[in-house]
Amino acid sequence: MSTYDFIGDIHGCFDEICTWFDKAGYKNKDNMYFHPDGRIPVFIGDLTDRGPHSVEVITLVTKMVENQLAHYVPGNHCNKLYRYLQGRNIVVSGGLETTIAELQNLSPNTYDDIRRSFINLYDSAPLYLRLDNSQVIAAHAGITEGLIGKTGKKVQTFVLYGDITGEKHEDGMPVRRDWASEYYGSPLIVYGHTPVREPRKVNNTINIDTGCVFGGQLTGLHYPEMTYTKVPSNMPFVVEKFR
Ligand SMILES: [Mn+2]
Repeated sequence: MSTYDFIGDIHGCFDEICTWFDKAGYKNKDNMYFHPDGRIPVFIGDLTDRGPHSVEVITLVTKMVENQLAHYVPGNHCNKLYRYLQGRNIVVSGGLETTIAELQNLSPNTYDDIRRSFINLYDSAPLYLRLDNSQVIAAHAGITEGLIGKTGKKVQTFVLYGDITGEKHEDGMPVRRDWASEYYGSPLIVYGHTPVREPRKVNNTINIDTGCVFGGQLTGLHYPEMTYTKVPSNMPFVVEKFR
């Protein structure tokens, strides 16, 4: 059977993801990480923005997925970067400005390579992944039991943004319903998107976004062992970003 390591919300924290792979027993070869036991990393979205090395994270993840060493599902930040790289008219905010600044420092050839490989990564990615005979599902912001097996706009909005109401908090952050507290499905849902101090296990769901880019830690979930490898962040701690 396959064994998986779920990793979310790297947000440009390249040093931390490299440390994470080292700590979890992976080996680096040709700038990719392999596990001697054949474990498969599953990146659950939001590779870029706010952190210092988004381009390096894109390069690592696209290369590993292209070489079938890892799986990937997109997050909302990935979706926005994808639209930016396609030349669509978007508002540059929410941390995308740091990724664009990195991209603007690249040579035209390197920029083209990164652009092409990221667009290909996104185009090839499923909105969510069903693994281990559908006993575990990876979705960036989660998924409800009723949406499992479906595709389309409603699924896309949910897996990228979560259960949003359309309203905003005073700080401008979208209001998100706590779908996990009402999830009674049997597949385990592994997700991220909303930073928490420690992995949050509710019903059969686990939020593993421990806010690396906000000074928390980078958490990876080992499946089926249900253990964690955690790496402390190099970023300053921003308490108000954690729920
Ligand atoms: Mn997100």
